Amino acid sequence: MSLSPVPFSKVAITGAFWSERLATIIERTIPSQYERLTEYGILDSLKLPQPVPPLQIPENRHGFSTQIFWDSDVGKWIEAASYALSFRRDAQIEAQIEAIIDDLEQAQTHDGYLNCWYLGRDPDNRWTNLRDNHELYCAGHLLEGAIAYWQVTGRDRLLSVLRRYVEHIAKVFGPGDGQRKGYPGHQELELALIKLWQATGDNAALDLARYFIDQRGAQPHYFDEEAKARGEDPSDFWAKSYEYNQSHLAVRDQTKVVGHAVRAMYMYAAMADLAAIDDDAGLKTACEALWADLTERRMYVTGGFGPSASNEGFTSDWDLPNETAYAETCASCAMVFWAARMLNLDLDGRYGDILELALYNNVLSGLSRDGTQYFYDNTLASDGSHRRWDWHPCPCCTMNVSRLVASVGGYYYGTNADGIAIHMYGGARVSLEVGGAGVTLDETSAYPWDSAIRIAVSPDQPVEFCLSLRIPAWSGQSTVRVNGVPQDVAIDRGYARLSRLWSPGDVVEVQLQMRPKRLWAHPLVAADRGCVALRRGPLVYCAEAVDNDVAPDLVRLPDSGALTAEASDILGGIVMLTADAAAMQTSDWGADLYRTSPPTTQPTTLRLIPYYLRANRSPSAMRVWIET
Ligand code: FUB
Ligand code: ZN
Repeated sequence: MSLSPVPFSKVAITGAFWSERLATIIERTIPSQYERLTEYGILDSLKLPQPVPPLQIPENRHGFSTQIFWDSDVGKWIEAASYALSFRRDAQIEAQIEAIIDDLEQAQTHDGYLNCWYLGRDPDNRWTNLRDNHELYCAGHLLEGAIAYWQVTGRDRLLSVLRRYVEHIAKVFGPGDGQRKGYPGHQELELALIKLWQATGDNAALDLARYFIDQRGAQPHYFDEEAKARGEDPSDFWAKSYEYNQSHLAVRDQTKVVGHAVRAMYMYAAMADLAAIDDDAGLKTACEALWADLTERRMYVTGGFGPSASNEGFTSDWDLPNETAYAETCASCAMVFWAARMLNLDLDGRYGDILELALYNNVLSGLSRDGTQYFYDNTLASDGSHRRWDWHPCPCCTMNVSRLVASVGGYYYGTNADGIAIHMYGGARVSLEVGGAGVTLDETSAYPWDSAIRIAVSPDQPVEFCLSLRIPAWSGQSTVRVNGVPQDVAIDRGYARLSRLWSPGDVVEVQLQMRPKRLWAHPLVAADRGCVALRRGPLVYCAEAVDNDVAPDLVRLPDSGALTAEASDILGGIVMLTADAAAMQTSDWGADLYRTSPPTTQPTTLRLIPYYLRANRSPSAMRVWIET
């Protein structure tokens, strides 16, 4: 039986790890993003003066300016800010959102259309280039922002604007005579429409999402026809293949993760949603095949993927270069969205494990400790020149990471008629209805630093239900106690399932195993041959030169030997890993470039920090995979 996620708005984050990130987002990230949106003219672009000012973001070699999707940045900022407001209300941020809504309301045309780029610069050519121009993508992000703002504040002015826009889109696109048979060139609106249906019961929105998903890849190919109608030769498409936007095949026939990584993940997220809503076996099978392809052959150890900058996406199996990894922050955020939906579709810990891996590593790496700097690409090795930046000509990742972190509470729990599943730990409180009773779960732990988890289960009356607790695959042997009594509970697909009559005062204790471990990559991953990576719990570690006497690429870490985890007060308080290693010597080498004897080595202690905290201090060489 599928599960429904418990929305972020019902979950109070109480643990230190995520509370610190949430406070940083509301205090620093959201305000600084607003400043950047102002400074770079993105908020002004909603005001539609005529004539419009010159392009701020020059066209790239394909004649494309990323300015075309500025509306999406505004939508994502509103969404991130709204989630952050559910952590702590802030009158100034709310006033800023209200002013943006004034502009959007003003910009919307009488028929409901709302895309500020087209309205300002190309009003007669709406919907003529779905392949490249992001109109439907922008609609999706604005819609998600509107839903979040309404959910948090109860104010529906923006939602009304977006619902009018959705009605307009549903008139333009669909199977009927005179309707366009297209679908988003950059997927996103599909999952936003499903969110709208979930939040409001708007069946037309669900039908439209279903139409877009089902229509993808149909022949004759919509993007070909559309290109011809523009007077272009479809074969001039710069990406040369519709794998780029996953429209090369009908979605149910897709088994390989290909093309642009963010597009792919948003699409798979919507497919997983529809598989659950419609009990659609074809979509579920496709999602499972795509999941296996991604996680078994095409994913970095940090939960990043899409190694190539040229298509911002996938290349070939086992191609996972470290120094040039693109591994876009947005792609991992979108993978978390997909993984959460797979968990709801089919409660299986492997989805939770990857959700957690992507979230704690590739996603969190995208935001600096101080909350104002970012990574777009998340390399796994650097000579120290890969630095965080304040803003980017394409700032998509900035607000993707902030919207995900600010809504992290929405990934903790799922419910169905049988009970409650807990997917994540780290200090959270939630009150739910189960089996006709109100139940509060209060989980306390110092996760991800420590693996002792305590859950106070407080039903308002005794009630029977199944409490499913995710036991991560990395944990090995774990113990579960209820009211101090060890439970002989089998782990069923990554979850310990405790079915019993729960009474006020019941306490569950889970003890996971968080020993540091070495990881080796599949031998076909050429980039990682002869290397190990270290992991403790959900966190993958990296060595930065700033913590070590020797540059990480001169260190050799043996295949075995003790690994030690110790608390450190650097970087706000972390668990650091140390290991006995050998440092190759350069001082005794002399002037020769080559010689007939190998370098000498000296014993050294290698110190590693969690990967997500890399590049928060002085410029420093870094490696995740250490040679053995
Ligand atoms: O095209 C919109 C967004 O900008 C994509 O999702 C990112 O990969 C970046 O290209
Ligand atoms: Zn991005």
